[in-house]
Amino acid sequence: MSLNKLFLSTFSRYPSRVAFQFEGREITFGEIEKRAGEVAASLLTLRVEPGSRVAVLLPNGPDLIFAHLGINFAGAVRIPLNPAYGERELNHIFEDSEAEIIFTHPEYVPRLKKLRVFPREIIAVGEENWVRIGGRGIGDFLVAGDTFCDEEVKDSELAMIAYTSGTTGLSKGAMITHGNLRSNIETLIKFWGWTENEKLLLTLPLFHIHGLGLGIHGVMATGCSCILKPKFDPEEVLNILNRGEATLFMGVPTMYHRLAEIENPSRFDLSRVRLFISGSAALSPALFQKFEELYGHKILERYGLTETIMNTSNPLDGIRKPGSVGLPLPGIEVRIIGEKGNYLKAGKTGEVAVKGPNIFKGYLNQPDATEKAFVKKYFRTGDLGFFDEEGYLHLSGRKSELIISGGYNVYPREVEDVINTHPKVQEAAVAGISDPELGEKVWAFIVPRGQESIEVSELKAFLQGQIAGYKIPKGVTLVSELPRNAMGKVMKNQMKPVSGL
Ligand code: MLC
Ligand code: AMP
Repeated sequence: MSLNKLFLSTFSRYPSRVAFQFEGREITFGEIEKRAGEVAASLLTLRVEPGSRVAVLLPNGPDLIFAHLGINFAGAVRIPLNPAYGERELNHIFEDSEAEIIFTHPEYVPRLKKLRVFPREIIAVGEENWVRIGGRGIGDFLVAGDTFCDEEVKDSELAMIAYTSGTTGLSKGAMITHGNLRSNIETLIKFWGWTENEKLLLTLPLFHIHGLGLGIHGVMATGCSCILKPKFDPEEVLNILNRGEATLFMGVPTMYHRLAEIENPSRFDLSRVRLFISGSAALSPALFQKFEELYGHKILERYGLTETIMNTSNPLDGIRKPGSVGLPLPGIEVRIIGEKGNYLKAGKTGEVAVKGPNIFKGYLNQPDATEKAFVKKYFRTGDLGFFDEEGYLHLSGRKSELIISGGYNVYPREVEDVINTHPKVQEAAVAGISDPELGEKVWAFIVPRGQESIEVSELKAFLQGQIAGYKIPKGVTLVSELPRNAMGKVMKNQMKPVSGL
C-alpha cells in the first residue's frame, strides 16, 4: 500500500477532526485532503508526471504539509529543503535533482531567481493565494480538483528524495520509496503505542526525516491531533505540556538539554505527557537521568538515518536503557559487521548495518556511492556500535568525520571547501568540538596566508549565504600548520581549539 492510500484512509475516517493547530489556525483532515488534492490537480496542469521531482522550500506550517502531500498525490516525488540553505547547497541540489517545480515562500523568490540553477516553475505560497511564476508568465496556481493518482503508485515507487550531507563535500539525494515510509511509520506507531487519541507537540523542522517522516506522517497515519510550531522554544513547550495539551513530544537531545536547563523547572508539571522520544543525535546518560529527576519521565531513545528512517528503539514497556538506542524494530535486521564484512557477536564493536523494508533505494545519480553503501544487502550506516547481551544496540562513534550539531549533520569537507576559497586562507580543516548543548559544534582550524589574520566575524560574514548557518564554524583557531600523519592526512583528533600560532 502506498503512503497515499494510508493517508487517504485517515481522511475518510476523520474528515472533521482537527489535525493541526498552528498559530491560531485549526486545520481538519478534510481540509488537508481538499487542499492536497487541489495541489495535485494543479501540478498536473503544469505537465508534472509520475516520477517528476518537486521541491519544497517552506517554513513549518500547514502549507508545507499541503505541498508535500499534494506532490505525492500527483504521483510525483518531493524534495524537502531547509530554508537556511545557501546558494551553494541549492545550486547543487537543483542541478543534481533536476527539480522541475518548487513550492516556496514569496520572500525566498528573489533569492531563488539569483541562483545559477533553479526549477522551471516557482510556486510562491502566500496566505491568500498561491502564485505560479514560470515560463508561461505569472498566474494563479491552484485549480479546483482532487487528483489522487493512487491506483498507479506502488510501494516501490519514489515518494521523496531527501538530501543528506555527503563525505565528498556535496550532499547526496537519498531516494526513499512509498513502501519505506509507509512500513516504517506503521511499525513505529505500533511500537510506541501511538493511537488516534494522541496529541503530538511538534517543534521539529519539517525538512528532515525526523519531523516529516515521523512527526507529520505519524499524524497522517493515526489520525491524531498535533500542535505544530514554527520552531522550538523551551519555555513555550513546557507551558503547553504543563497545561496538559499534548501527550507526545519528539525532539533532538539539544531540545531536551534546553528543557532541562530552564530556570526553575519545578514550575512545570509534565505528568500528563505519555511519552518523550529523542533521536537524531546521542542522548547522554547524564541528560536522560537529569530529565527523569526533574520531570519524572524516562526519555525513549531511538536511532535512525535519512537513508533508513528508523532502525532501533528502546521499548515502550520494557527497560529504556540510558546510553543505548534500543532494540531492532520489528521486521528490521540490524547486524554489526567487521572490517571484512563479517558478522560480529554481541559485545564486539563494528559498523552498524541494516536490512529491511525501511532501506532506501540508493543515492540519486551515484551508482558507485550506492554500491559502496551496501554489504551483503545490508546498508552500512557508517555508525560504529555493539550489541549488549540483552540485544540492545549501543552506538560508540562514526567511521567518518561527520559532525552532528544539535541534530543537524555537517560534513567537514563541505565547510572546508568554502573556507578555502577565502583569499586570506591558505588551508583549513574543520572538526567537531564537544559541546554540552549542541553535542558537537563546528570549529575551523585555519592556516592563514602569509602574515594575514582572520577574525571569526569576518569568516562568518564570508560564509553567510553560501552555506546554512548551522554549518558555519562557531569559532576559529589560527594555526601555523595542520597536524598530518605520514600519509599526509590531517589528524583532526590532535587539533584543539586553542591558538596554535
Ligand atoms: C541553529 N543554529 C545552529 C543549530 N541550529 N548552530 C549549530 N547547530 C545547530 N543545530 C544556529 C543558526 O544558524 C543561527 O545562527 C542560530 O543558531 C539561531 O538559529 P535558531 O533557528 O534560532 O536556532 P535554535 O532555535 O536555537 O535551533 C536549535 C535547535 C535546531 C536544536 C532547535 O538546531 C533544531 O531544530 N535541530 C533539529 C535538527 C533535526 O531535525 N534533525 C533531524 C535530522 S534527521 P546565525 O548565526 O545564522 O543567526 C536524522 C535522522 C534521525 O538525523 O535519526 O532523526
Ligand atoms: P541523518 O543523515 O541526518 O539522517 O543523520 C543520521 C545520523 O544521525 C546517524 O548515522 C547517527 O550517526 C545519528 N543518530 C541518529 N539517531 C541517533 C541516536 N539516537 N544516537 C546517536 N546518533 C544518532
